Amino acid sequence: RGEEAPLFATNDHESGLCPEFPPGLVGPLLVEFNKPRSWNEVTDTTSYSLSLGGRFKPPDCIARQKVAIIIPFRNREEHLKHWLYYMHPILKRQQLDYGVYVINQQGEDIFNRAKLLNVGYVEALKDYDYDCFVFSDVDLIPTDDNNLYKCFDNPRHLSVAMDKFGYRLPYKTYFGGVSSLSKEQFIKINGFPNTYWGWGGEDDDIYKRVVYNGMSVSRPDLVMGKYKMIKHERDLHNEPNPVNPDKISQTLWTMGKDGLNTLEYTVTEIKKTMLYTMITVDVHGPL
Ligand code: BGN
Repeated sequence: RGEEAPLFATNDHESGLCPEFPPGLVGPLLVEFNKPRSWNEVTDTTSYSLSLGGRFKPPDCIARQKVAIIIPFRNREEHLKHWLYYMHPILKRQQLDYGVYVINQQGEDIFNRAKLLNVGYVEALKDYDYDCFVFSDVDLIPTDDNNLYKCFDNPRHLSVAMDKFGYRLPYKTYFGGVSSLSKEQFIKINGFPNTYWGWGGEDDDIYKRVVYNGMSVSRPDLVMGKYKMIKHERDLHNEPNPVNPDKISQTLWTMGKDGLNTLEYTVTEIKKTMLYTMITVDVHGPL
């Protein structure tokens, strides 16, 4: 049309939408966990332009997706501080309209990661009309901000090159760590299983749900998909559960009757700070 493109386009001037490739990304990042972070340090360096509950919208364009970041949690405050310290600046540069939801399992019963993720999905939707959900462990930080925390045409596995697995997938169908599903994709697979108590297998079950529902898994390459994991001892009350390996052979038959349609839990506290929304939940222990 003979018009000159502006030199520093911050938005798509027709629609007001943020550009498809956020212009402020910096690429590889220095990430280290050797010194603990104080809440003051994290708040001072990241809370600028956040609003209550750990919410953000890009100031100068309309975000392409509304993303809820869901973090399953219990007794990992040191990790959460690192996560917030590194992730808020990254997510802002990615120009997402996002909110951070920390789903805190109440009590000392056996942990249930996938059920907490289901709770996060349901509770985040009560807050805002999210269309995308990123499910992230609290101890994983991407070391390249080109790895976008958004949704794609297929469910996405983001943490493909973790340091603890030698910067590659431990096996081809690995789906653990960090993943993203649109609202539509999540509903299609009936959410995640509620019945994996303790460590192991729930991510494999989710992978199978995706494939059995006719979708494939989208992934970044091994350069963009690098992650650092905070080293730690195995948590108490999250032992490998010997019944889980057997359960993943049943996913085809169980996925329709174990998931969003059977989710039950009790929220006992909702706490909002400038950095996150923490939802404490009684997941009603194993039967
Ligand atoms: C697998 C676990 C995953 C875990 C990865 C990486 C199981 C099911 C029985 C084989 N799967 O072995 O949950 O994310 O290791 O640690 O335990």
